[in-house]
Amino acid sequence: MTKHALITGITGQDGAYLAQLLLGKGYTVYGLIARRGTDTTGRLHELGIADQVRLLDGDLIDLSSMIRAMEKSQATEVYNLGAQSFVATSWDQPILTAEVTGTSVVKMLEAIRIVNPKARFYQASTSEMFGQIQEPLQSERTPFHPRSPYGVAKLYGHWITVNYRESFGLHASSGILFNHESPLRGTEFVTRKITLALARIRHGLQEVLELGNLDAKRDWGFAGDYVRAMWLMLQQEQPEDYVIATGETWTVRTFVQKAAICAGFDLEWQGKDEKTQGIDRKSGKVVVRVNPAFYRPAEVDILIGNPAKAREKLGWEREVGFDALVQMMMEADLRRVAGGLAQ
Ligand code: NDP
Ligand code: GDR
Repeated sequence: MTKHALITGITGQDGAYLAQLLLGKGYTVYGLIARRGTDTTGRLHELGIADQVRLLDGDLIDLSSMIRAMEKSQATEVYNLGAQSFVATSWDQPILTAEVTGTSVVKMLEAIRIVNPKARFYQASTSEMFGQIQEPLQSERTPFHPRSPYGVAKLYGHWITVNYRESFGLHASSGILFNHESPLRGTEFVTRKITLALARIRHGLQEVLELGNLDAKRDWGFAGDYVRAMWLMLQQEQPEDYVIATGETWTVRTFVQKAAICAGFDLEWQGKDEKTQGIDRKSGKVVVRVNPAFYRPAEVDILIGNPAKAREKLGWEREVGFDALVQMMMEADLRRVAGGLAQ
């Protein structure tokens, strides 16, 4: 008998990597897929697994489709990765974000209670819940103070997961994951925006890369390492919450600087705040420019997580370091742009 897993958000970055991991372990993998005007299975195709996953129509705001997905998949492990996950959009669409990212979590938990209360549940919680930092290194015990409608919605998802574990004895765990990136990262997120733009500039398809706050600091890891932690959480006898992070933090500016070197630029920074420019010493051209339009109404200045519990209890370690991550993403976008696959 193979194990059956259901992944919401299977077309996203993490959903695709997790599906690949579970298929490799012999699981039958089902994914909830929302109806869109265009095909959203690009990442599954890029990993060569589109034909191996079983896609079920459904939307995170529609309880009935989640119940049907539980029935059809006969899943014993449910990974709830679906969300409106872009922080900046959550100020423009706060109510959609509350519903898709927040209250949908209780619907998935209800679908589990109705169809199979023994199924194990993973909730994709986030370091954005910490927001305004109150401790230098964030752990499972750090108080929360979200700084965006996205963070607030995720906090609801986090606590309802804890509550269903405590109220109904569900095997429900919440992974508080810090930023994790990859060549499959959405192009609106800063790391991928940087690598794609630099590749396009290198190939003469774009003039300049415009960014917001270059001084924000993030604890960036590789998505492939982080989906392994999700799976490990559901293999534990006891459901619990875990911080998954690298324990290092880097500025957006440093990410740009390192990616630029991989792309063959040598950046010199001039100006301050909204007047900042990154100029290529070799060509004298402005490659990076700050545009305050990308500043956020409330910023999370710095995140740095403590993965000690995950290391001890799950035996989890990251395999890809920061420099290797930047290089992997930059090389992937240079290849894509050179091959006409990303315009
Ligand atoms: P993505 O934005 O890449 O993927 C989000 C997924 O959710 C997509 O498959 C999307 O489908 C799906 N989705 C959105 N709205 C709906 C809806 N109404 N009904 C059904 N599906 C929907 O996110 P990531 O893969 O990066 O992240 C996975 C999860 O982990 C998210 O919940 C995110 O908030 C959380 N997280 C991510 C971190 C990170 O650094 N990546 C860190 C911490 C938490 P479609 O393709 O159709 O849009
Ligand atoms: P984040 O990721 O908000 O941390 O959420 P994002 O890459 O969007 O921003 C990281 C930091 O970079 C700064 N920044 C910019 N960001 C974007 N997107 N575009 C820009 O031009 C830009 N310039 C500077 C931001 O201000 C911010 O400080 C991600 C998502 O995956 C969430 O779903 C997840 O929960 C958290 O990571 C952990």
